[in-house]
Amino acid sequence: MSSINLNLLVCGFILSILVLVNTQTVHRRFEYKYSFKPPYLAQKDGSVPFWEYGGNAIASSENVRLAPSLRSQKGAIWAKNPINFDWWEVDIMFKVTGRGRIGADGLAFWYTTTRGDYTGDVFGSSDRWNGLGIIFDSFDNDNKHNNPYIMAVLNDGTKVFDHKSDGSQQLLSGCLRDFRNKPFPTRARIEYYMNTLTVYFHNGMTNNEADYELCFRSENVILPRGGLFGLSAATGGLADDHDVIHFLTTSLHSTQQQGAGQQMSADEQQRLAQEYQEYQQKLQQQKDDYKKEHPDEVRDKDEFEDWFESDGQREFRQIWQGVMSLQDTLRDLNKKVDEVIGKQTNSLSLLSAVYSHTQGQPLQPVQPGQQPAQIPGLPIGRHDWDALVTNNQLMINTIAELKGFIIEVSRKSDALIAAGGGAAAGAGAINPQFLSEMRDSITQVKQAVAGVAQRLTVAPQVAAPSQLNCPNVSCVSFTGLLVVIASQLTIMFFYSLYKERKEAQAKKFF
Ligand SMILES: [Ca+2]
Ligand SMILES: [Ca+2]
Repeated sequence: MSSINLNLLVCGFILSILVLVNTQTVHRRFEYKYSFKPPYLAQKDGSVPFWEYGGNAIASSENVRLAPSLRSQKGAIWAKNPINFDWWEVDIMFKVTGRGRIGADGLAFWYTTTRGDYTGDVFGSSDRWNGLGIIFDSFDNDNKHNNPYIMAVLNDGTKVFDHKSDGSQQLLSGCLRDFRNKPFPTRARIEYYMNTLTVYFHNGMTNNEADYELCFRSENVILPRGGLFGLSAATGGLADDHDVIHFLTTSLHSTQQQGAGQQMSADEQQRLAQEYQEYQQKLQQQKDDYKKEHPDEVRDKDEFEDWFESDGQREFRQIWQGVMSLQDTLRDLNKKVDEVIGKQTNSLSLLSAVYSHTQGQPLQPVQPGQQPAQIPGLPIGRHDWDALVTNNQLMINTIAELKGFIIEVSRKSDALIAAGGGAAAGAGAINPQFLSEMRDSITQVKQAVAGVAQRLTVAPQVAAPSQLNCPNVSCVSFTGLLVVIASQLTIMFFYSLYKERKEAQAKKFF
């Protein structure tokens, strides 16, 4: 009775979770005003729409280089406007590359109440920030061999970041991931929804969109509302290029929020749509102008840049393609193995069910909330069964072959005895005692072989697959069989020797 109550309780709980999940479906909206991406990331005059950058940062049409691979560089890019939504997801595609085995210092994502200083002390931004910093720390200051490291650090505007310990005493959470010098751009997806902060990381070993893995998830994270997004980077004695390829912001809305928002902003939506349209037209106009003004440059860039590759690039590309195809093959193999295991399990359970059925136990459907009826273990597995049947078949075939061979040998020895008898009658010069001895021994062998053949005809029926036990009939041993065949061959050899001698003597007489 209590188990039924428990079941009801569990069902009710699951149902309520399902209802909760259904009612709180996340609505997503791309926020172009808090995003940048190529092509035409920066405009002709070097500005990035809705963003401003400074320090040593340089924006091009393809990326934003926050800090170049020179000593002691600092740079940052900040959104011009604070966000007007509570929950969000930011996808950052970046490359940290350098010729050194070790690089420095790293790159940081910011969500703070105020814009950082371009000459700040923390990865190209200000210390004592108010909000969240996700830091991609390349250099191992505390020499604990735990860098490059990705970490979230919360600050209320009072704490000073401890570079000496790589922030290890201040971080909220983090994960050890190498993000330097990867074949494809690395990515971080930072999600802040319902006070839960989740960071996923894409290690840049493939260009597959789906290859994100969880870095960490942290609950009850309270961030100030209406903050600013920013990115910054810095180099030190060692230096990497810190390039950001895109920054894509998506606002996240629960269903309830969405309903309220729709009622509120029909006008605003129209205004935003118009604004976006104008922006697109402006961008297109600028693209066309640029092409008109620099026809050669455009063609050079678009047509010829991708045609050539250095030896190193080619070698790398070839190795990479090889590795990728290997990975594909491995994935396929993995899938196949999974399928095979699945099928194996299915047939085994089917077999077990059939077995228990044949043992007189009715097949019982599994009742919800009850343990499935224990199926008695089979004395043999499916593997053993298959092997047994195959072996059995092999044995039958071999025995049939042996039987044929023995019958043939027996037939030949018959013929030999007959021939030997005829020859002996015409050859008075040969010792008759030798001849009769040989005839006796051949007759003995023939009898033995006939006996063996008779026994073997019984064996195949006994070894039928329906009977799994070994045949009770005592079969001739393999060694015995060999001895018989060997003696047969010896006798044949002696006989042919004798016949040759006899013919040679007959030639002398004529
Ligand atoms: Ca560090
Ligand atoms: Ca460290």
